[in-house]
Amino acid sequence: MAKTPKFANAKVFAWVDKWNKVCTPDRIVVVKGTKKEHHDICEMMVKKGQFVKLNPKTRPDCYLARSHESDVARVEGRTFICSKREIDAGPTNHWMEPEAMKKLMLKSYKGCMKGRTMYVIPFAMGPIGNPITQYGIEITDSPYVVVNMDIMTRTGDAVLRHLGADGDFIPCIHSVGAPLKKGQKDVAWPCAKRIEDKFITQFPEERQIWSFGSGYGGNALLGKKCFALRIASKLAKDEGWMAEHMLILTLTSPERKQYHLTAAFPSACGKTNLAMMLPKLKGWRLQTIGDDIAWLKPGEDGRLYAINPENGFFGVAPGTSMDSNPNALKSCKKGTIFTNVVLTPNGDIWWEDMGVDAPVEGIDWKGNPCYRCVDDKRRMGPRPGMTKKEVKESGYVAAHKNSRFTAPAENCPVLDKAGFDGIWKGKPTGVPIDAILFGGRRPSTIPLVNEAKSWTHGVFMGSAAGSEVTAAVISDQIGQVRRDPMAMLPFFGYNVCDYFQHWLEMERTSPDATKLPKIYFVNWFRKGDDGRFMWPGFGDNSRVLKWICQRIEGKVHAHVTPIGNLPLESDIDLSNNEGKFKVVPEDLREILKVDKEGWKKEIATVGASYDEYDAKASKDTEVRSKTARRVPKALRDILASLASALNR
Ligand code: OXD
Ligand code: MN
Repeated sequence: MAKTPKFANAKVFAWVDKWNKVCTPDRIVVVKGTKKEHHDICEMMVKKGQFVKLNPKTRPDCYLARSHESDVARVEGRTFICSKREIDAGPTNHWMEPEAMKKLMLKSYKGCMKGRTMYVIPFAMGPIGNPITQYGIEITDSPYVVVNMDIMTRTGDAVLRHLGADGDFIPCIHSVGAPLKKGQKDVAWPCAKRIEDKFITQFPEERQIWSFGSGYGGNALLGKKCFALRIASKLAKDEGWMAEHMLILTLTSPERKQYHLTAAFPSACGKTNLAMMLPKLKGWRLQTIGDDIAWLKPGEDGRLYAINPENGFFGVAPGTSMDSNPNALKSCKKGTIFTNVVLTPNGDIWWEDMGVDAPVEGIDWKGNPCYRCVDDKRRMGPRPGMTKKEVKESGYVAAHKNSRFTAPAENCPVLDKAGFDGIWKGKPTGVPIDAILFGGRRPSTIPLVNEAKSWTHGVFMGSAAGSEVTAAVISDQIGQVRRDPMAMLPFFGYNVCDYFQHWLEMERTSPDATKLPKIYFVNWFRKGDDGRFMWPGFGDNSRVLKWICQRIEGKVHAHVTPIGNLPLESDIDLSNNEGKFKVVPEDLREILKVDKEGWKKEIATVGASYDEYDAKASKDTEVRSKTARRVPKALRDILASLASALNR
């Protein structure tokens, strides 16, 4: 066993010492957070065959990792919220009694770091010293996690200095679950191979995170989903703020007026694209603050102020191209870690829909050779001479559908530096939010944009969100629409009904509720009967953002309909409607309509989801009241009035 290093903070020492004794690593390294340390760990991984160094001329300081086939996405089925009472985890989470879970997991952790190095990562979620920022200590035996955490969060000595002798932090423990026997050679991606041996566990009451068996981002970079969403959502509820699965962007109008927007879309539904979008509308400028998570706190003036707790982007690679998101591609130019993409012969990377020709030959995400299709330069197949159709029919992809880039935010050419640093008007308050958007991938029914009539109606809209399941999660439901309230379904740290209530409370407890952001529901993904997209998306989404800003300013009217306030077609600015993809006015007309029949079905499924949420409380013998732990009446009322308006 290694000797536990000294720490000025006794709680940090106790956390590390406890796990040193359980996991029995060969050595312990405390992460300093320097560039040299990051570089040295990456090079060590190259030597061990765990990273491929990319061409330093074209991709300086960039590396490629290939994961084990079992470890390509988040594992929702193995993710647990271990509150003392099951009802506190709610109907959407897997639950186990905390002590039972600890007992079970401790068996797995026992000796799990034998032959390995235990890294101690002090990290900050948010700019160090900002009043909204929180801190964590992640213990891990994965150097991949160390270098990814280094990009995704602010790590190292500065955090320990900030914690001082008694600062608080969220304690996190992670192991890939693959101890090494004496002399045993390591593999390229150590992990527990069987899904049932993986655990992603949050203890919301103790505010701890225990993760075992997976090296994949969302399961292993514990600052991200586990802390910044699951644990933070519980902290936020207890303390009166919000931790949300939202991008944050700054939009500047031609008149130089600034707006800050957040948007909650489910995983792999275009948050990174919207966060870095190049507006098609002339004179409008968009800057990025964050692409995945927002922490929002009410200010004394009633506005919600937001920071991005992260320090980098963990983006989905396939589909990211110079057309769809040039700023994301530019963010990956240096200092980036790629996972499960194609390696080209000249030491660069490639993925499907990257907008550039595939190499004639490459190495696919599984480490096997792959070849450019004979009839399409932008597709690759597993054998030479294949056609695009053959590849499509075989279901083969050269880069995994959930392959990722981990890129430093500072690389982003349109980063709003002050906002990213949590500064507004010279003060570390975070930025004031003008509008909150919800959205999802919805091929039918849901209009392009829909404005909530009130805060409560906006909460209803968020609670009713749904989307097609994407490859960001290991699931047999990919492509099917599932309810994903506020895009938080996999990330609630407590009971979803209490979470809805918390959203409603934000209005009730606000010092000035008139200053709360306006709420919108957007859908860039409507499809025609022939399967084509009816809205071009990407830069054309600036047309919708402009309408939202005009509504905030009270400059344009809207159609007041039972489902919400919809734009007049003439208020969607169609200037500069040029390029490969254009807005088709007939399609626009269609996607601004209320599809009455579609909505009747929609509200029936929303109602069914509410009933499912309520069922848990009804079965719980300790929940005696008829209203506690159930979908708030205010949301049920909106559902009922919508149903009666549609049936009129
Ligand atoms: C992510 C996700 O990685 O939501 O951001 O899965
Ligand atoms: Mn996400």
